[in-house]
Amino acid sequence: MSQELKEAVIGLREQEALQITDRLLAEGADPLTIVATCKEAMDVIGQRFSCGEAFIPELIMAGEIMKGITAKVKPRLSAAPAASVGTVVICTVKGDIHDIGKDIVATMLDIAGFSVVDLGVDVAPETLVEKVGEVRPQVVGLSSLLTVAFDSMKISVAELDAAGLRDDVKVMVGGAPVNDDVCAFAHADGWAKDAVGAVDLAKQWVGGA
Ligand code: B1M
Repeated sequence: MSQELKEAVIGLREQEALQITDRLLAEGADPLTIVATCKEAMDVIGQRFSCGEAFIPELIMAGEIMKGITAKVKPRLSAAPAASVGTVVICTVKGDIHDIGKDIVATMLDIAGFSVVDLGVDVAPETLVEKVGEVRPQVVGLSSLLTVAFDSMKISVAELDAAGLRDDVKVMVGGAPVNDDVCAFAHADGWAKDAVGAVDLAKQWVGGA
């Protein structure tokens, strides 16, 4: 059944993908497995784009399908606990407008009990600094899917430092190409491969794991 969903997304058959999602949810499928299946499909589309077999319209369509599926899946995730376990300011960094993965991470943090302040996409370091100074979160989350935006991650962390805020927050980075090297390059405190990993790390940092 997951394979059917994956193929519908890869084939950019929006209505079919949404119908399969409805059916899987009605049958009690794990919402996070649905997200993981779609991510696999997005990786295939990304690879096709890299080798010239797909183009911008296909990326846009894939993004729309993924957003539609995410909207269906979100209400099936568990409800947030009443008391906040901590605050996270999250964004996609300057130069990058990919928001599907960042939105999933923000939703999962919310469900885990964090107060999440989502600054959106293409967020300038000065905007981040201003908001962190105002909100005073325990965790700052920086998402990027573009290798060219790694500099933005690094500058964002440096600007937090210059503003005297760096010692008060843990900085988490994430996004498909992020790894140990990117984390070290950006001078972040840690990184997560997916939304579940992001929640685990944030909980660890606020002492809730
Ligand atoms: Co673009 N794109 N895209 N794209 N796009 C990629 C990222 C790319 C890898 C495709 C490829 O070539 N193989 C490539 C980047 C290559 C690189 O940098 N090395 C690329 C490119 C080149 C571009 C443009 C430059 C294309 C162009 O214009 N020539 C352009 C850039 C625009 C910009 O940002 N300035 C562009 C545009 C777009 C669209 C707007 C059309 C669309 C995005 C729509 C949207 O986000 N609203 C799009 C899409 C859809 C993709 C792919 C196909 C799918 C991304 C996605 O949504 N994945 C992508 C290929 C790929 O990722 N393999 C690609 C599903 C999502 C659930 O996964 O975002 O990885 P992901 O999130 C995961 C984890 O990474 C993690 O948890 C999430 C949930 O599991 N995670 C975090 C994410 N953030 C986290 C933060 C954390 C922790 C974990 O802590 C804070």
